[in-house]
Amino acid sequence: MTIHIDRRRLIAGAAASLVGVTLGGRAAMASSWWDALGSAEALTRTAQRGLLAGAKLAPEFPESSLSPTFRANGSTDPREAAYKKLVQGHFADWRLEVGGLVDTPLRLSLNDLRALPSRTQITRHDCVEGWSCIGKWSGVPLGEVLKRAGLKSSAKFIVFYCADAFEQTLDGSGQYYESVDLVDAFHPQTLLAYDMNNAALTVPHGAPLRLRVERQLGYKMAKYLMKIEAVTGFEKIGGGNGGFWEDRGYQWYGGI
Ligand SMILES: Nc1nc2c(c(=O)[nH]1)N[C@H]1C(S)=C(S)[C@@H](COP(=O)(O)O)O[C@H]1N2
Ligand SMILES: [Mo]
Repeated sequence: MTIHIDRRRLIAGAAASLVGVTLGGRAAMASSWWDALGSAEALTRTAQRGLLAGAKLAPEFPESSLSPTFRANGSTDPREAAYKKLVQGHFADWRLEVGGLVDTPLRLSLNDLRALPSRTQITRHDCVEGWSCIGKWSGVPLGEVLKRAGLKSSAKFIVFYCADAFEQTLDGSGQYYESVDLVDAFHPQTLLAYDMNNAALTVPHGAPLRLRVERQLGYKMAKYLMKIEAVTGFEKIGGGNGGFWEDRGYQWYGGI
């Protein structure tokens, strides 16, 4: 047991210093030493991969580079009744569900999200269709939310479920969704964005919350977020390829 505790402390410390997070009371709340050890190891692995391979930041730009208009693409006005109702209520009833392989499932309002640590970045959005726009995004780093939910060691991917069906199909396969691995999930520029160009995100751009994964192509940046889920794999979700466009032939890792 002593060995486990020491190792846990060591790993937790390493993870905290590498990614600049504090595990806080998280380890003490874990259901078993093994859970604590596992989660810390997952975080360490993520942090180390981040440092060694994936920590590169996407380029950021000055205000003067902002595109005068930022094109909207894909779904720009979801017709789903549930979503329309949320728009009418100015998203007061909207909640982001955080679940799956986490210790503490969360239901977060926009105010909850705005109360968490935030980051602002000006980045270039590259759509696979061949256009780019530079925009300013503010939001909570996804890692901050995952840290609070506490990922179980079996979690390998984060799946994002959206309010819109881009193509309405009888079997429901047209529902937009996406996924990233833990390296991208904990990358400092991966945001759950609620503001664009200094104003609350508008409906065309994914209100009230969208994902920014700045080192990947536009289709990864899921708009109209409703739920995020930590999973071991995405074989049984949607068409099994990790995203709406991936199910239609696009690469899961849409690197740029
Ligand atoms: N929910 C949802 N997210 C989505 C899409 C969509 O149709 N539905 N389209 C994707 C594509 S292909 C791109 S290029 C960007 C467009 O974001 P924008 O409308 O802010 O330009 O959103 C991505 N996220
Ligand atoms: Mo796109």
